[in-house]
Amino acid sequence: YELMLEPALFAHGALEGSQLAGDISVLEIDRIAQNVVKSHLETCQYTAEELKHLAWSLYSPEEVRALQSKSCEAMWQQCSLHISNAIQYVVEFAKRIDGFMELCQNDQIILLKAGCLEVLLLRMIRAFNPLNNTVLFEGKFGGVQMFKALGCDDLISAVFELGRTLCRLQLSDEELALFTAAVLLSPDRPWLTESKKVQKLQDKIYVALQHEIQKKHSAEDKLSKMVSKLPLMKTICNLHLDKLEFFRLLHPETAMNFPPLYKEVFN
Ligand code: MHQ
Repeated sequence: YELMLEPALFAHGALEGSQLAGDISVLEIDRIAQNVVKSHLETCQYTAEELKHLAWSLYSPEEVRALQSKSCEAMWQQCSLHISNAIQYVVEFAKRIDGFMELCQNDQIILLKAGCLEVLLLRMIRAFNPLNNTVLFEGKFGGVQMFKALGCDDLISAVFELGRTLCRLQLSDEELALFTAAVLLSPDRPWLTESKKVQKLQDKIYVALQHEIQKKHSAEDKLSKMVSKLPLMKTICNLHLDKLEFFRLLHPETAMNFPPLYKEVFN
């Protein structure tokens, strides 16, 4: 199959990144925070303003019924397309984080493959309304019932539960930006060749995140709450892989036609 991550990463040549070395100063923490937050805002697909307006448009019961009566294959195809689309924004986010493009290409791909669904699940809180338990899907908000045709009720309810749990943390865009960058730059992903380099980048991002949280809360408290959601995210990622594997057995020809990026990331 065609590899998509590699050309995507190098489409515009390596972005300039600064050499990260030496002692970490407040100046450097600020510079890291600014870079990560800017990268997030430039690549988060919807502005906060757009989302605020969209929150009012809910699917009607008839529209929900129409989605529910789609075939399992059609609904999977549709969802994989949206996920693939959202992954492209995550790739762009990664590329803009100082230091990421200085990692070897092998490690860039490993980090993206391992982390992009976790980043998407975190980004989902921006498009999630905990008041009525709905998520943005194709321009309108709807609840779990919307995804009934997928035949993955347990996966979908786990995703929504995570949405509710994460929304309770009331993360700002700055906190979300830094947390998603830290998740992406996880040094413990299997097969990394320069995990020390990744570790150094992640350490600095966590320092910047701690610094950001401290502006309003007790950092230890909020940061540990954020980190405590990571296992649930991992569980959801594995559940998604199981569902995909099962779907592929039942409908190999549909799965073959999933978007190349979706196939590559979850192969
Ligand atoms: C992003 C925008 C975005 C885009 C797509 C894998 C499968 C068969 C089912 C959204 C999962 C179904 C996804 C489309 C469902 C849970 C998926 C389908 C933030 C994330 C978000 C809102 C995705 C959230 C998860 C959705 C709804 O910037």
